[in-house]
Amino acid sequence: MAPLITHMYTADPSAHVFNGRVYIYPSHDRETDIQFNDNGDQYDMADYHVFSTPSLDPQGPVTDHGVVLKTEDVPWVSKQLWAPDAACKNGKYYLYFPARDKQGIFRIGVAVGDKPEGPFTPQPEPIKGSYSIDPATFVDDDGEAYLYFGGLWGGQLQCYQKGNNVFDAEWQGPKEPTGKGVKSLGARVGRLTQNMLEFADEQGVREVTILAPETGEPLDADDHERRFFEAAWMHKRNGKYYFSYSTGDTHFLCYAVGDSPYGPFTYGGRILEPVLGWTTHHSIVEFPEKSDRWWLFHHDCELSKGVDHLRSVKVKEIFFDEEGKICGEKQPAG
Ligand code: FUB
Repeated sequence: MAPLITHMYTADPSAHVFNGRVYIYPSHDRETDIQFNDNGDQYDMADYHVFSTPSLDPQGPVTDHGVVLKTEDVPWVSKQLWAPDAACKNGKYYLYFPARDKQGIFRIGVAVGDKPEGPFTPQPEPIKGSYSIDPATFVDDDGEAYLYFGGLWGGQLQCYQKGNNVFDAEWQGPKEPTGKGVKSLGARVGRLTQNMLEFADEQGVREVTILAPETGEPLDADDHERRFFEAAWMHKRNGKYYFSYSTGDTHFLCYAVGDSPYGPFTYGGRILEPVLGWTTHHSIVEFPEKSDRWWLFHHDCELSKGVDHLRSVKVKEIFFDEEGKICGEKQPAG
């Protein structure tokens, strides 16, 4: 499968259908002299482009709408514009993005525009109560919008074990909980206010729990082949909520299914085996709308011949079996 975009490096593709076109909101990878480490310092991105295409089957021309936001535009940002996402509500478009603030702490910001391709004007401060990385939005059928986020190691999620907004610097770096009986850390989810700029619930954001199907208990922290690491995504099919994510150091894309956007979700299996490169990150979108054809956007490092922080976005169709399990191949009818 060929990369969708070849004139620059792109990663972490968040795809949405707006006005009948597929819009892709990726990270914009760039060359750097920064030493590689497990904290992800080499992922030193400084702006975002938006892309769109009128068709996926066959692949239509991909339009690069140019730079829609850059580090210098956002007063609170110091560096590292990591994986973004976008949402549409009440005729406005919202670009959600993580970055390090001036103290080096990852926060999530939001920028507002009138068109899916921007331009976007950032809010002057990060979203109150936001932390860590990899925001993913989901607007439910009733119009309520949710923001999922979080990432371990360099993404700092493990620094919040004492509570939302309590940053424990001791846990900074490529660390996470481990040990017999220790439960895995979950992504976070918060309902958004009607104006999409703040978290709505007074108790703050909640932890997303993934249950092991064999026990009904939350996954163990040492279950690295199934536990959440980063790259949260939500899609809904036939009334079921599919929470998908990357397992980080074991390099799988996995999913879990639940009956509410808050979860809990029961682990369902893998969507993608490891690709060339350390990270794996994705989105899942139905296109055309209400067609029950589903597409997995993801990235790998084939174009850069394996340089971990120079990635390229790809897309492939995925399928569901009769029980709603995600599978790589189309299931025979009947
Ligand atoms: O692109 C930087 C980081 O790499 C993302 O935030 C992670 O999900 C991983 O893909």
